[in-house]
Amino acid sequence: MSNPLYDALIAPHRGQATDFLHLQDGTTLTYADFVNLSGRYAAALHDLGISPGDRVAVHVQKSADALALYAACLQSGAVYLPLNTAYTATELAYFIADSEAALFVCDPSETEEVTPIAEQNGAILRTMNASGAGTLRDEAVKRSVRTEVVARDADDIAALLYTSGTTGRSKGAMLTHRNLLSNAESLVEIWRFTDRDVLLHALPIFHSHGLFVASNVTLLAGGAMIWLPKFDADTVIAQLPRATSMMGVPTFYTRLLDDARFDRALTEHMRVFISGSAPLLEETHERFEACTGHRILERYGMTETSMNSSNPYDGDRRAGTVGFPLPGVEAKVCDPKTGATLPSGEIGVLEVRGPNVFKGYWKMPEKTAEELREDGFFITGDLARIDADGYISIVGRGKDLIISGGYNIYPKEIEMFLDDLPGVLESAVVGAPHPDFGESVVAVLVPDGAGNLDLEAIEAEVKDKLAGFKRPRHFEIMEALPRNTMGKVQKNELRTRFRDIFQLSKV
Ligand code: MCA
Ligand code: AMP
Repeated sequence: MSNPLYDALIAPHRGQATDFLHLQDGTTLTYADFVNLSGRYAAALHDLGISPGDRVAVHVQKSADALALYAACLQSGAVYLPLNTAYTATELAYFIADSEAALFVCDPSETEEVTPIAEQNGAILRTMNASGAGTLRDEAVKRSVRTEVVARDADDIAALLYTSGTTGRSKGAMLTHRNLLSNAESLVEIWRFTDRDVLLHALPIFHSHGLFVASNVTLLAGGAMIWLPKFDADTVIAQLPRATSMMGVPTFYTRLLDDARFDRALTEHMRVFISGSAPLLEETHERFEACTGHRILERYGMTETSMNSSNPYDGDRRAGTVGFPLPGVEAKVCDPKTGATLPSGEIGVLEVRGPNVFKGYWKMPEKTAEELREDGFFITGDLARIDADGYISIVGRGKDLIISGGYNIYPKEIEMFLDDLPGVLESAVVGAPHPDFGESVVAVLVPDGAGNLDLEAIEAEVKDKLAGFKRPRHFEIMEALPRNTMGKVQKNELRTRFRDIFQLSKV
């Protein structure tokens, strides 16, 4: 009986006295501590009646317990469903209903707000706070460590991660044991992670980057992590001397570069700095090398595929490129209309195939068929070029998407929300370059002519209903949206018009 992810990531550490998580309160959890904690959570899940394949939706702050709950879900054969902590109750209602979650673990502060959501969907509700305490831990610590591991096939779903869509409706990407394990194995190999690594972990763990790339890689290699609740430049700078490696989104690196304490002496001992989730500007790459002597290792991935490509560990880490396909991953650039493979050097839509490519979208066979070809190639929607040396560059996006500080924002979702507000006839949402977040959100509103468009009320409604990172940082009222002869909104024209809106001041 096997369980691919549990057997590779967790089981080998049973009883191991080596360090795993260095916590912010100064304590350290050994691997043995962690496996025991997750075994208790597995016992609690079992007693709550969680069956293999059940979705466990988790909307909690980052803590050692939250990671132990992920391990417990693997052990129990449950499907782990992490949710961005910034989501509002309105947003959560969709995910809990769509996933038909059996268990919903939330922050104690939101119990009142989410109880109706859990009740309407027949989900059991338990709590976990920023230090892991809550009703779920209360139940877990009373139980003895469960050692039984539920058998899973490589094709069974281990996690369901929601990713917004260009249609405005979030889609749950079904990630299997094979997807996640093959990716972790490739990354450990190509990035040379070992049990001597201490990864500085300041990423959130509700996305692929912090959970699968950073945590799965460390678990597989048997290394340790400095487990920070969030990115904060002061703490990162204070902790760097203990680390060997760091992963982050470009905003982490630009913030560090803006700090005079971040210099060659502080980073000399580091083995590697890895960046992804959003484009790393060539300028940041050059500044980083000038400041520290390190060349950032940039890689590229998606929720649906985990990591697809990476610059080489040895060899030329080329700024502006995302390197070569990972072992076992095929990448090709295709004509967006015909799907035909384009010659080297031409720009088209990037398609990828390999053991990393997800199983499909949860309960959305049509969406799956649109993006995942029968021959196994996944249409990423990213515009790319592959040069004569095989380096991939992401040169743009075929999909209407804004990436702010590493978080994806789909304009369609915000437009649908704004269009429904009083006084708004229609809206258009575009991204504009932002000095801190890379890109940020501009919303153009067209009044409906009744004279009741109240910008303050609109901003308040956005704040109440949408996660903070999606909030437009600039609103503009226009009499009409620019359209072409076919009636299509000319977003490029809006992007050009608002290109400098965030550049003068930090918003
Ligand atoms: C927080 N805020 C943001 C963002 N984050 N606004 C725009 N974009 C953001 N990314 C807003 C909050 O809503 C709040 O607004 C205010 O900023 C302060 O919140 P705080 O949490 O203190 O923000 P921060 O500490 O400045 O956070 C910025 C951050 C964080 C550290 C860059 O966003 C972050 O950790 N990003 C990493 C995202 C990530 O892991 N992405 C991986 C996705 P208000 O004041 O109005 O309330 S996985 C992926 O993309 C693929 C698979 C891949 O390739 O990795
Ligand atoms: P997500 O849907 O959160 O998984 O985000 C995936 C998207 O992030 C990709 O389709 C790309 O558009 C973008 N992305 C991730 N890594 C990089 C990178 N290194 N360079 C450019 N874009 C990236």
